[in-house]
Amino acid sequence: MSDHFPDLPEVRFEGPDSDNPFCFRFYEPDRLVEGVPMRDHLRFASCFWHTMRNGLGDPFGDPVATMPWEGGRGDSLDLARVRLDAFFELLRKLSIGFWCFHDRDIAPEGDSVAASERNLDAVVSHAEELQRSTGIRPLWGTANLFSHPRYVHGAATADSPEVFARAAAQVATAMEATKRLGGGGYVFWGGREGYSTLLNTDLGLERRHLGRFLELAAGHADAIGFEGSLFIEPKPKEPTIHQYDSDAAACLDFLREFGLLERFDLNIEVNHATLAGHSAEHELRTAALAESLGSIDANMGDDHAGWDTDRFPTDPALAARVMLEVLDAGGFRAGGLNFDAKRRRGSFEPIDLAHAHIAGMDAFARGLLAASAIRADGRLAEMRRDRYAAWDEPLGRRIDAGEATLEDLRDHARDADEPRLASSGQERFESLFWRFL
Ligand code: XUL
Ligand code: CO
Repeated sequence: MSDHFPDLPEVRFEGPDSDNPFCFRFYEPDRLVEGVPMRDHLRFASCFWHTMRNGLGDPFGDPVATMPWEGGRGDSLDLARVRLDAFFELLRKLSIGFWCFHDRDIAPEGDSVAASERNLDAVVSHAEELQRSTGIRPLWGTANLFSHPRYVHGAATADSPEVFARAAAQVATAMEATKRLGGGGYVFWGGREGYSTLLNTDLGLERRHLGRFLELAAGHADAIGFEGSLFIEPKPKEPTIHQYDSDAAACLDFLREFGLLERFDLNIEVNHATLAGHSAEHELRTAALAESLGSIDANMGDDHAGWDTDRFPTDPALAARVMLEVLDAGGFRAGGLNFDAKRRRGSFEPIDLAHAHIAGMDAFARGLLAASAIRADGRLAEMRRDRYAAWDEPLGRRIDAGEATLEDLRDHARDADEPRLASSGQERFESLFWRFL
């Protein structure tokens, strides 16, 4: 095993009173919650792009992250393997069972499609070895269809079918790599599938091509026998002003329109929900109601910024709201909690990667415990049910059963007194929620 994090011991549960910075205070992988080990409820994943490839530059400043393993190797296959060694060492020490990657994070692009495929193949072979010795598996894989200059006008929605074909080639290969590594899912995030002005955009044509692209990708999954789930990851803007996969409702509508709803689930990212003007729980509930809650990119935004800050989700209350939705939906099947999160620019030391993941994992462990306690207590659900109790009375039943016409209802309303309303009690609900944290 490599030794790229010499100061990081194997992190274990020590309980809330421990002062050890390298322990879990709440995450106890084997502890049963509602009869299921915490590990299987949470299914933590770390993402290769932020953890290993994000140098923490910003639009105003250069990368600052210290990455000793990079050591002057250029962007070689050799370095790609060393990065994987360092990544798997970190995940093993943190007891993180899953990882997520883009094709181009783990292997450099070559000077032809075939050369890029060979690079990926070589790195995947190395990943297979590391997976064998650690038991870590991909939660999902994906293709980067947004960084290369050829994708400046989008990938599936580009004005050029040659670009569409390049993107198709990348997805086919990335999906095969994900399958080879035993990945449970494959994600489509429409990086540059969107527009900046309708003056130069054929909206109908671009949406149709995105639908075709997803249909072809699903066909490829079937052809190669990829049994994992296919996920769409909504995001309303950034890098384009308007993205086609803008939020959960828009994605569900898009999938329905193109006959793909059965084949795809959603990967809800917390900070993307914020950008869409929604809470994460709104997006999760919307997905769950359509039986499409697939996976979660666990991060959080910043109250003072209007962009995708991708902070580590260190807020237990946020985690509790998220886990309440997950538990109510019956838990994850193929998905899990992927920390699509990066350290702040000032947290540039390698050991900060450990602190960041530990903080996120403990926040979600607390969130899980709180959510489960809320469910066991039952009052919150009961109070919510009570608000709608009148729908169990004759008038409500008739409306719900489709037995009342608009005219019937007019007749009823003419004879009835002014409806008596009750408080919706938001503060009462909020104060009950907070008692579990
Ligand atoms: C971008 C984002 C991506 C996807 C994978 O905002 O979230 O990293 O998760 O392409
Ligand atoms: Co994401």
